[in-house]
Amino acid sequence: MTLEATTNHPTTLPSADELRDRVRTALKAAGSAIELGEPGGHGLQASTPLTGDVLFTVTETTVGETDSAIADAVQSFAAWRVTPAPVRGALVARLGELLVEHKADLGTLVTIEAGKITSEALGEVQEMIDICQFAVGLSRQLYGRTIASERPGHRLMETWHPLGVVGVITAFNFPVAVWAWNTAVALVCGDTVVWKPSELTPLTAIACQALIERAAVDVGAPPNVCRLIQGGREIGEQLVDDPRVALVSATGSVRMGRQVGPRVAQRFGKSLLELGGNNAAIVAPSADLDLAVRGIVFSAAGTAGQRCTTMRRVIAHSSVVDTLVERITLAYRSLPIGDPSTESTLVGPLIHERSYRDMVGALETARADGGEVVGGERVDVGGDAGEGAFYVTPAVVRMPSQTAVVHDETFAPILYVLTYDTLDEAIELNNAVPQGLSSAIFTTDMREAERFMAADGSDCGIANVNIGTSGAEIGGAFGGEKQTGGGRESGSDSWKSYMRRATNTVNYSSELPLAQGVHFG
Ligand code: UN1
Repeated sequence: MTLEATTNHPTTLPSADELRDRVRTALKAAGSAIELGEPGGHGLQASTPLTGDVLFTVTETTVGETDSAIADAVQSFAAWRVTPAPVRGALVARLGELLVEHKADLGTLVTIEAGKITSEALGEVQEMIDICQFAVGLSRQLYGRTIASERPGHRLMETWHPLGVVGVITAFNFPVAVWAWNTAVALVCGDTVVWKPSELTPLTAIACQALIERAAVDVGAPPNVCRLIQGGREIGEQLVDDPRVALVSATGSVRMGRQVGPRVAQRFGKSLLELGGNNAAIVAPSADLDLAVRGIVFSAAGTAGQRCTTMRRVIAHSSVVDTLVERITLAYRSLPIGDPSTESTLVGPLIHERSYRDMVGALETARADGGEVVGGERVDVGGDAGEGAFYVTPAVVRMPSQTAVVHDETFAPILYVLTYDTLDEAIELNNAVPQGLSSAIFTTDMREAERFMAADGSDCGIANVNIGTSGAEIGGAFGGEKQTGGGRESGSDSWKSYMRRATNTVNYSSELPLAQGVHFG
């Protein structure tokens, strides 16, 4: 069965030259003076998934320059860590203002490099603005506790201090927001930042760097509090292995995390990992199906299935599964697929050919496992879309059971549907995968909702009720368990990962009583 919906697919795409113009305009507005090379030059090939074209060549950071960037960040840390936190907040406040001013420019770059539809690209920039506001407030709330001492005339307390240089490694799919989550919080915590973005999104990184540098000039902050290094694995490993980097905050695949975690641990550095997800929604018999279908379609097909929070599994009660699948399939048919910079489009391209191949491979395996696949075909959106552009219809796959392929995170819009009869069974299926990022239940039964969020419920870092698995707000801590890596970024008390804690005991008496009643001499 196919999802024939060609009328929904806009037939023209912008030309590579038009996209180059848009990039130049956005970067210029952001204040970047960086020279971009012609495609095919020596360096990173900045391409666009919209058409598959290489747009520019971006100069790569050398090993020596990476070393200097870390040294600069170490040097500026010395002054930054003793700058009062609310004064540090002023830098982040200025960054937030510049982001408001350049929201559309940054959104354009996110669309061109990551392929996000305009509304989601702007949403990502809004997430940056939100975290800046959060971090500014946080700059006056880096609280330590005072603890009751067992000794008279003593005070016991905790103080929080800046950690040092934070190495930030980000993925293509949230090319700007994840940098902002880390950077806004790290900066108010008194850390300095060296950022290695994905090789797939060097242009958005250039724009962010230009904005933070402008903000630093505007408020008189040290110019090197944030440094950008651009390149591949080699400089990423250099950042990970450098003992001057106190914390490595890495977002990406489980495979990447398997490399980063042990390497940082080897040198007793700290790491914060936000890795893959395999997020499910349970749809209970009492679910409001209108709500469930909307939540599922946004989380499963939105961003062309390329969020770490993308819904990859639906675990539906046997009494609702047929209706649900029918309604999701129907909704999928009406999703406009094509140029993500066109207002009406809801599903843009996959990032590259490998993603498409992975999707095809996963669907083949699912079929061999007895899955019934609807959708998942490549769409010709016409225009200038070359061989290198990969647009697909999102796929719904009814599976007889949760086979190995369902346990994998395929970074593409594939939604596996599983069936359950008891809530215990549904929770077991939810938790049976190796990843533990996000999860949801659609139910109007409060007992089921509470059970899902309880200790014997979902084992994920995010457990939602009556909303999808994606689109978390910045105010909460973001991250998950098991192979997702255990790190928490963004809101709540995630800031504690970016600081070091000291326990202070102060004796203001003239005696020297020892703890635990010990007498010595
Ligand atoms: C990611 O995909 O790495 O919850 C981050 C969400 C977004 C963040 C996703 N706020 O979907």
